[in-house]
Amino acid sequence: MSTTKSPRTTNAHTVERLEPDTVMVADELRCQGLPSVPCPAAVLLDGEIRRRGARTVRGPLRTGPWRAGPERAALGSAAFLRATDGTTGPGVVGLGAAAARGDRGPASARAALHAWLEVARPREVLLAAPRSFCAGVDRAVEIVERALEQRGGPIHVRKQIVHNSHVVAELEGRGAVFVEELDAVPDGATVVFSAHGVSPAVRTEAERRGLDVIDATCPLVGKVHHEARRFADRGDTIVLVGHAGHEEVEGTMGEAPDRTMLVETPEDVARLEVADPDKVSYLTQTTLAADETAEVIDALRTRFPMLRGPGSDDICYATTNRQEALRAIALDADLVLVVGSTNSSNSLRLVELSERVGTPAHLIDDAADIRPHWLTGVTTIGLTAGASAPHHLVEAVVGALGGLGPIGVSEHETTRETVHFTLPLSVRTP
Ligand code: 0CN
Ligand code: SF4
Repeated sequence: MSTTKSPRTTNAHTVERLEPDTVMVADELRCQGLPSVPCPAAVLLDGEIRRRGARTVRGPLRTGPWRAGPERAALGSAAFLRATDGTTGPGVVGLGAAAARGDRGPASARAALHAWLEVARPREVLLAAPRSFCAGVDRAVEIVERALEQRGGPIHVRKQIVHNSHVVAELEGRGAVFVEELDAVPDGATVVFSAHGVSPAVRTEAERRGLDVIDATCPLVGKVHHEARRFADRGDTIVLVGHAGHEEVEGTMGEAPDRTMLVETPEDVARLEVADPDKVSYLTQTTLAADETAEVIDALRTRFPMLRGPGSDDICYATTNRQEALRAIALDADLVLVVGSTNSSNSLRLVELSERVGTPAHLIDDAADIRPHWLTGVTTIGLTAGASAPHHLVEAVVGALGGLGPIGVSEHETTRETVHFTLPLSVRTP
């Protein structure tokens, strides 16, 4: 790949109408007498211009005759990337921005365009599989969708249904109302409990208020709650391995708050004080790093030789599979991108896993979060997504990277998932 040439941008009509400090980012470049040129990397340019302080709008950009030389970023600029040595590349792709006069618009557009052109080159993308939605997330999202269809909006949801900003925004657009606590739900209204589960206190409160509850708690989180009740009933101290403040942890601890202690690290285990060291059981959050959790459990077993645990691992199949799939590609990648939101525990664990094996990694909500300097010197990108990140966001990242030069995409599947959870009865019939 390729040369870049810079044509003059003459979309003056549109540019004149832009507000100061607003930049038009080209979805496609239209050149008189020539087929229009797509701009798949528009989302990347858009994100970088916004980070540099300008507002953006998107649309087609008309360009004048070709000319070599520096972009005219004061009024507008465009560049063509020619894919000449790749077989899977899109041929010719463009990058373009046009800015009205103002303080920040032209400077941001020019700097962002240059930053992306610097890192435009052919690349390989290694896709981890499995990635993205798990059965519990599929079920939780479908529950909200069906409740909206059945009952019409607004449908209240306690907490984020899953920890993903795109999923939440999409459901909000369809009439879901996300609230932090039940006091924001009108008496008698329908409320959905999120995939991460709730404590018995929340269930009791919903009942007292006469709320119509639809429970989207993942059955695998439900399994941990069941174990917590069982261990508490036999009089054990329960040590829960998990992250303080996470909703799933709050829900699980709520099953036996007086006899549950939270630990995150082996050091926490050393500080534990329990009533009877022979009556200790452990549980874990479902979305932890498998290797780190094993270390904490080893420390527990050393300290409490009579330690008992769950019949089967609490870290769920989806968390384990996504970690194993990433482990299979991370070493071959120069950089790993994990699609997921910042409050998603399982997505964060994927970033940490990659860093632990020595490959730098970044969590991105979507393609617009990718920074140009991350790609400096990077020829192979490992790509995955947490269990709450929709598949289409991963596809959009692949599409955007293809706007920086030809890319070869290969998927590396470590296992095939067939898990499916049935919906609650109340939303099963259309
Ligand atoms: O990202 P999520 O919504 O949740 P955490 O990874 O933060 O627990 O993914 C779905 C997992 C569940 C429960
Ligand atoms: Fe359930 Fe695991 Fe998915 Fe969480 S990540 S919703 S526990 S399957």
